[in-house]
Amino acid sequence: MNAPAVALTIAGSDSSAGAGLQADLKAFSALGVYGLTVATAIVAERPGAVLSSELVSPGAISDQLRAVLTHYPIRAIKTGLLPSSAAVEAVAAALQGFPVRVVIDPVAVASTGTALASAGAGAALADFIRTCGRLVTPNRAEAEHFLGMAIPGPEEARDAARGLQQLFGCAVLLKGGHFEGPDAIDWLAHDPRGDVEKIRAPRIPGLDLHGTGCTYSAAIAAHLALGKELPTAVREARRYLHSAMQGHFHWPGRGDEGIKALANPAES
Ligand code: PXL
Repeated sequence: MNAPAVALTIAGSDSSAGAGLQADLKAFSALGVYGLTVATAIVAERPGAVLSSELVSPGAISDQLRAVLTHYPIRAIKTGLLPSSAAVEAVAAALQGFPVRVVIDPVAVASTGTALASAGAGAALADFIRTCGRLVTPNRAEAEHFLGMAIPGPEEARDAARGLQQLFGCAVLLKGGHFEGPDAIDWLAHDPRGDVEKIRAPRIPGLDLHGTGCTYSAAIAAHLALGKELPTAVREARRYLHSAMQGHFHWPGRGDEGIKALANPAES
């Protein structure tokens, strides 16, 4: 049997498995790629609520990287939640000299609005993007943060993608899911002289999801591991994300009420 293509995710663990390294591993598997994981934080959450987040120590992050980096033929790497500047620096140090540049999802907050990364992590992340980035995949708020200005609509996002490309010196995918409009419009700036490419997908109404950004960047890394060129990898990943969102099941959970019912079975 031929060896499968291998991709690595460096990300947080999400107990609800909709985001984080669980989402990444699902996308890798669905696309036929063998996934490796380095955990950076343990996030206790379910849809709509983050209960707590415990950081994995920088030493444990370094050890996980040391364990896998040279043992497998890793063809693509993505990062998700890097919760502290020390975590970013541990990852940057381990990847120094490693011949694979990284798809960086600059996760700062969960979909609930809960901060997952410290303020200091953002500054360290900008350096990491400059030195190790192949592609950075900000959403609207993350792009506005890096540029220090508002992006009023999807058309202005085109220039913002180009601006970020100049700022970071790597390709930029500015995702349009958080703008208004019937379609979600992403902009891919990957060629300093060429056009910024428009990637359009119909919005799926009524969805309240987390982890779409994780799934998207993981699918891009999977397609890169399979040997696709960057623009093709992004387009195919966007298609995969759309089908994954269409197949999404809403769990009618009971949140804290369910927990109380477990403690008091007579009330359930
Ligand atoms: O979707 C952003 C995200 C990334 N990583 C982890 C998360 C979340 C959102 O909840 O929990 C671990």
